[in-house]
Amino acid sequence: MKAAVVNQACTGVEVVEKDIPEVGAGEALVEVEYCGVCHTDLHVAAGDYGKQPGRILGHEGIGVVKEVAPDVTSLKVGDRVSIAWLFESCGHCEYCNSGRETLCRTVKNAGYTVDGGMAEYCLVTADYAVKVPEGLDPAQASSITCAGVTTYKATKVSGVRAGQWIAMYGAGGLGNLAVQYAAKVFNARVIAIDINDDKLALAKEVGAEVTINAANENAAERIKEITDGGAHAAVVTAVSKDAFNSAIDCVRAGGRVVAVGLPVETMDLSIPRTVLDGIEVVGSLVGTRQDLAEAFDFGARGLVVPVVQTRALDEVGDIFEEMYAGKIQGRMVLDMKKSCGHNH
Ligand code: 8ID
Ligand code: ZN
Repeated sequence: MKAAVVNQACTGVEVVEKDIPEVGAGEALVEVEYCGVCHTDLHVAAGDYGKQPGRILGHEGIGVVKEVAPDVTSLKVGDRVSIAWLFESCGHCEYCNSGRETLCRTVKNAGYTVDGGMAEYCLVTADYAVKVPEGLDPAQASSITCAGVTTYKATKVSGVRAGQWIAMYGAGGLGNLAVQYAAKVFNARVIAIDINDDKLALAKEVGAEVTINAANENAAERIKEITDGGAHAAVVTAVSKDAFNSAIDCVRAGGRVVAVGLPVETMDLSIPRTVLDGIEVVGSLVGTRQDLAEAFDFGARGLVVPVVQTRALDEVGDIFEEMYAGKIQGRMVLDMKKSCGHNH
């Protein structure tokens, strides 16, 4: 089978031929239909969080179950399921037992610590593969498998309530879905901040009330004016410390900043600002299986509509370049059945 893997030098991605994996206890074999390209794949391929040469990338996978191990009861052949960053957790630790399974200390992550969905076939731990509801387009479902669930969960974590202001820093693959979940599901008033006008135009189309280009103006100052003192919450998916610092400045007293983007940098956090204004800063990592089921459901009911374009697996290197250059609107999704029509 063809698969997109981290190259041996850990400087990027390459497409190679691999054997179809064999099903072990508790596992299912999935024939992958679609897999979205997340900015996290760029971080993994670059070795930002540790080198993983040869690892099959991808944690926005969607496919159909072809085979299940004899002990599997949660899936059957023919089910359409996710291949998500939360590939498996231990199921019995303090985190797994308190609704925080993504923080399990022995968690496995698809496309990072175990092989992921950018291949024609992929194994899943059956109990951790979430079923895709009827009526949800599988290419759109792929984008919800990471970008959607992550921003749905981050908006939950932000504590924003209907009618309150939320600042969404970053309007890329995650950001445009963050805008949609916040506006359409949480009924919050959304301000989208990016440094690229095309992405801001998309954010406006999908539900942002206000958009701000942080390359041209001081986003935090403008937000404080618009919101009469600051946003109630902010979610940062931008891959830049500037955005994190601005998010801290843009919230009102008692406001909460949810960190989602993963630039390998340090943010500045003023101690007086944090203490005197009672600011909260919290990280949020993808979502639980239950969060993903909920995020899918909003997609299936049409409240949230992922903006996706499909491409061939062979184009994955080009997509990485386009993502680094900020040229992608919404999400690029690899279609395993598509051929790119030229030789590489
Ligand atoms: O669970 C998690 N926490 C999680 C899940 C999935 C992804 C975290 N992530 C991380 C990724 O690893 C990555 O670091 O979230 C980040 C965003 O992923 P993405 O949305 O897939 O990336 P993108 O499509 O490239 O979008 C990034 C956006 O940030 C904007 C860019 O213009 C782009 O639209 N941006 C940048 I770069 N600098 C900015 C700035 N200073 C900025 N927007 C505002 N201000
Ligand atoms: Zn991701």
